Amino acid sequence: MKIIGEVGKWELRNSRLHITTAEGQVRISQISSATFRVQACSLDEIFQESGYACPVIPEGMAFQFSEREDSLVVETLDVRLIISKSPFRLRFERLDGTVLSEDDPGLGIVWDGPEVTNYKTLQPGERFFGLGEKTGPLDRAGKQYRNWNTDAYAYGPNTDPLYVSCPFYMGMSHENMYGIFLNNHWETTFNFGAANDRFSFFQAKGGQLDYFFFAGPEPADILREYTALTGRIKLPPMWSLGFQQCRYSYSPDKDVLRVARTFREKEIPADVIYLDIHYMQDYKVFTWDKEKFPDPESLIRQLHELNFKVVVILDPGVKAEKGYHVSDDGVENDVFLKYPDGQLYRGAVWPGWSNFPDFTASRVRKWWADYVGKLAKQGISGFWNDMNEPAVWGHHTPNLIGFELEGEKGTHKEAHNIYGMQMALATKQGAEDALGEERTFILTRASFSGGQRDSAVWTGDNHATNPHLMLGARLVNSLGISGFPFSGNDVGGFTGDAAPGLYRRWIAQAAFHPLMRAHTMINSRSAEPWCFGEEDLEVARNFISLRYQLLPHLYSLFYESTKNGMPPVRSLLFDYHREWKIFTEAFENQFALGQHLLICPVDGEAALAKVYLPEGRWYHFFNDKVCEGAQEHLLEVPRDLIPVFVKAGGIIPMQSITQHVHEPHDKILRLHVYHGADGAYELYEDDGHTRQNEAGNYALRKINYKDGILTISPQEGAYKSAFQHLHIYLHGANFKKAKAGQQELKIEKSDFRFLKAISNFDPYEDYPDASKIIAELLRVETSWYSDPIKIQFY
Ligand code: MIG
Repeated sequence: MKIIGEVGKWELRNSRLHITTAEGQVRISQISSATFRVQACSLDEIFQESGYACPVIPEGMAFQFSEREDSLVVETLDVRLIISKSPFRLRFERLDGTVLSEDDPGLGIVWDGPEVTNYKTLQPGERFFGLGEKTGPLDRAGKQYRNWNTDAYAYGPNTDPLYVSCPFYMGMSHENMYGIFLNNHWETTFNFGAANDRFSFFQAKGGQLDYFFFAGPEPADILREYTALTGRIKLPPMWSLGFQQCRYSYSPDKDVLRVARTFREKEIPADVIYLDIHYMQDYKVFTWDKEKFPDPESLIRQLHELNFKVVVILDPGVKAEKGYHVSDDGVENDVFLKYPDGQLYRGAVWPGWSNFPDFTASRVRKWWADYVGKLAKQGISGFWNDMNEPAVWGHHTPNLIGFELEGEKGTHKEAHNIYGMQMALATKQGAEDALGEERTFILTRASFSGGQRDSAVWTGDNHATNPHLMLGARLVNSLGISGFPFSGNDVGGFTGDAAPGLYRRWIAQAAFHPLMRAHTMINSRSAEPWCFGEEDLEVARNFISLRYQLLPHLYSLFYESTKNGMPPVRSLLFDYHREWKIFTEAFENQFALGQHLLICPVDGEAALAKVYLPEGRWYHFFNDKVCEGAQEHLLEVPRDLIPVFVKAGGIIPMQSITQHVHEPHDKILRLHVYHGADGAYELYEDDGHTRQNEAGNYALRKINYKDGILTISPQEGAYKSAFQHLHIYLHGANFKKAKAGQQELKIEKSDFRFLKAISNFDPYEDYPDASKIIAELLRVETSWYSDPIKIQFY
């Protein structure tokens, strides 16, 4: 074991500080005004670059640098890095001296064989968040986690690891936020003061210590910088934001059609239907079952006529079988993983003994992509990558298997965590090449930091239980904190049968999640909205319809994510980390869809809910009842609802209900504006399915609200909006009149409702204040196209 030791030589070269210590060498660069990169390796190594998470790492910028007797100091406009010389230790602090993060004075950076660890002093009350798809609480203090992508079938609320690895976390030290990303895809461990009262640490089993330190100051700043490095999503097709229905498995073909037709008959909006492993012949990838799916083109055509998109599952294992064209072709093209002695590796999965493509080689990704392209040409719109941890029966992929790693060559130990992400990349490339202008949608189970560029993730094989409903909310929150904006859980729970009440609450919660997909295990109860009785069906129709009304909002949030990495679903950490209550068990599952719409998950059978409203003034979303923030509220929750609030200053664009995302709406954009604080919003629109948005074919409008004055900027971009009318619903204000320029606007009282009453339950009438509040709604009409719009209420 070696501790890094004292600083010997140092020099500033090409905007990088090179330091040699007794036992190691360090390179430090500043890559933006609040971001540093620290690399360390032992004396006999040379520095390596790992490009999977971060395809392009910016060069360092010029330093503000000074030498003191006992330290070297780098200072930016808002953060200071002190490098003490004896021994070498780093301390990141704010300019007022508040510590953000500092190396443990006795340990610092330590090598133990191929393993490297950086120990940081645990600050009093320090909190930790993120690490992507991890179980456990929002604040991860006192816990330790391992990053090793794992097929965690039927995982529990504390199982670790799961399917996705994301060695990025945010910390809060002395009320100040910072972020650390360990750019290392080997197996890593993060300790946040678990079983010790001295340090937190991050540790890699191989590779080098290469981490980025983000000084924020706000979580959104940290995430913006982190996603500037690791990448952001491109706009997904609008249909992938619609309701998605899955089952393990719909088969034969007429079953698929029956399900799709039932959605249309029952008027439950939906856009996507999935084919799980039984569409294939004997689970052989890139085949169709000849008996059950004899004419895939015709099936796909009929589904398209019903306005459904089709997503198929793709597993990486290719059955090792002479005469099976994909297997023969793979062997001939040398695409499969091998042992070091040259023998092909075989692992057992669904089709039996199988070979596995080496997705860490671009030529293999191309090979795979060509097959994906053929499915896309048959009419498949999206692809679902499963079992790509990679998973094999028995879970032990041998460590000595060789991988190309883009020419660097290495073994399974190094390649494991990025295998799923590279499979998703290959799949995306195949779909995109074949689909041309059309956008595709890739859903993956395993991924790694940076994987957000290519695919959405779902949180694997959950259970039909209340704790999983809550964990599901936390997982999506944590993925969002960690740069994965597009995720969701199997609605209804994958394993087990949902107890009465659970499905409806799950549907309600998922209606506000980026990915809304119902799915269920083979031989279990189906997860279609009509399988849980008449009331659950109505609740499902209500909340799925609400999701379709919210599409302009959801889509605008996805647009924002392409710009700055902010996830559509935001843990309260983003805006309220100074309010300690958000970290408590009772409230840690709450989340916001955008900045202002607050969703409070509740258990299946709960009739009462305790919620925490952060500072500010809040409106009950369903009846406009005003609730004060910075306090807890105990609410009655009818079985047909979950509590949803909007903050004063919130602006939420909505549209009429449609049965699928490309069914024309009524051309009225409904802008819900919540009076009581200043509001700002960016409304984004485009055709929702091509890449012409990247050539300027989009419409972006900035909307502001302040004290009765609503302004809408001239449109940026060339897209002709699908909306021709604008209705403004001003909630919580008493104005009687409104003008746009000199033009008097028509004002009506509105009884606008987001949900329909179910059986004897009416979300609007069960609250005594409801009618009063609805009477305060104002509604105006104006035309939408022209120049800037300024509306004054008075
Ligand atoms: O061994 O394809 O997580 O969603 O339905 C199970 C069958 C393999 C695991 C996935 C699940 C999927 C199932 N798959």
